[in-house]
Amino acid sequence: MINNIQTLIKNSTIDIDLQEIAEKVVNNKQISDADALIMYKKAELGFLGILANYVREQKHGDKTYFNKNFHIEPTNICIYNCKFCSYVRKIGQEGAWEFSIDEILKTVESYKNTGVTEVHIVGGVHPKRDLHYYGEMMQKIKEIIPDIHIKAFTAVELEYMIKKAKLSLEDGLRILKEYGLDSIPGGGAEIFHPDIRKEICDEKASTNMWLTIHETAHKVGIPSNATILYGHIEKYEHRIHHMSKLRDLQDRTEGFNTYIPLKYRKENNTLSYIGEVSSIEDLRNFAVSRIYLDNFPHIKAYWPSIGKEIAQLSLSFGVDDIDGTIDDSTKIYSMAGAEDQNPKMTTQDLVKLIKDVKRIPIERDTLYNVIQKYN
Ligand code: V47
Ligand code: SF4
Repeated sequence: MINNIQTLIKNSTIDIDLQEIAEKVVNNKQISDADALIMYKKAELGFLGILANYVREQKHGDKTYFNKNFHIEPTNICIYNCKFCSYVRKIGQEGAWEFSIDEILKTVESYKNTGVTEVHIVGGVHPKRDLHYYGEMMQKIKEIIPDIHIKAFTAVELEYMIKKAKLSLEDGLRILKEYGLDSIPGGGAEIFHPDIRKEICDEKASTNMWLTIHETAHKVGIPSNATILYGHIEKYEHRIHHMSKLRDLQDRTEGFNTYIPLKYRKENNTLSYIGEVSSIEDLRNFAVSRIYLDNFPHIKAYWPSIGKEIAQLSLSFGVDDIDGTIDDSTKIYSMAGAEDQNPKMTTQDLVKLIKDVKRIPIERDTLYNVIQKYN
């Protein structure tokens, strides 16, 4: 691998700017926004793959992480109207759902003694639900499976419920932690640049609010993830602006575990006319993300959003985590036209998928503690 990297640096067939970027990476120097733009605009897939894989292997060798998880989506009723969302419904509208706590607990019961370690809970911002409702839900979930890690509520949901409870962000997050919240997923970030955020999701939590919620969460001991929604009307500059905000925050708190690039999927939403970017672009984007976000421990390819094969390929483009078993418990991507209409993988499926590309599968918990290594 080092040989490959060295050939990127002193190779007259490679653009001089790209050679300099490769040299920075090999010398553990952070790359600049301008460097990221050069890579997005000029670098070939092969170049990006070698460089991103170098970073990945420096951090994790061949290890590739997954977990045993399932989702709860309590409701798709939402007060907002994000243009990319295929899932949102209004009260009484066809296709709307809202599960009662009892229904949710019944689902949780069905996972008792199955080895799941995480439940990922996100949904719409329902006008009639509040922080204490969701707090009690988490308490009751832990009465059923005490050891389960609850990764729940995007910053968008958190802003609404904490404001409604008339609490400061810090107090609201501390109370949710007491109720059982263990970490925060990366959703709701979309695109931080105001020009694009205004166009695709004007109403919900602002960029500053998203970042402040995650910063406050880190301060009170709640780790989190970060996403980007890419491949719609944004330009490369906007993706870089987004990552720069995250890199700066991570420098201050070290509270992010994983960066998850989410590819915009086009079915059944207002932005459908734009279409989707190619799988090559997905791989290029994973690679630039891995190279740029040097202070993020992990880069995740969320397989239900891009499909199993691209997730597999992404493991050579900087990705070291492919999320989990899911067990057909999320509708966000099936409703937006993803290949897997019933996303579900067994542990054996995940292990095989990772082994087939000659990486080492590691079952982890949400915080990346190793549960089992599959040699
Ligand atoms: O914020 C909604 C995205 C996100 C579409 O933290 C869409 O481990 C593409 O954040 N096309 C929610 N994306 C999901 C999410 C997530 C997923 C997996 C793991 C983690 C984690 C977090 O889904 C939303 C939005 O960016 N989304 N609609 C769409 N049509
Ligand atoms: Fe609501 Fe989330 Fe859909 Fe936006 S993306 S409309 S906040 S459910």
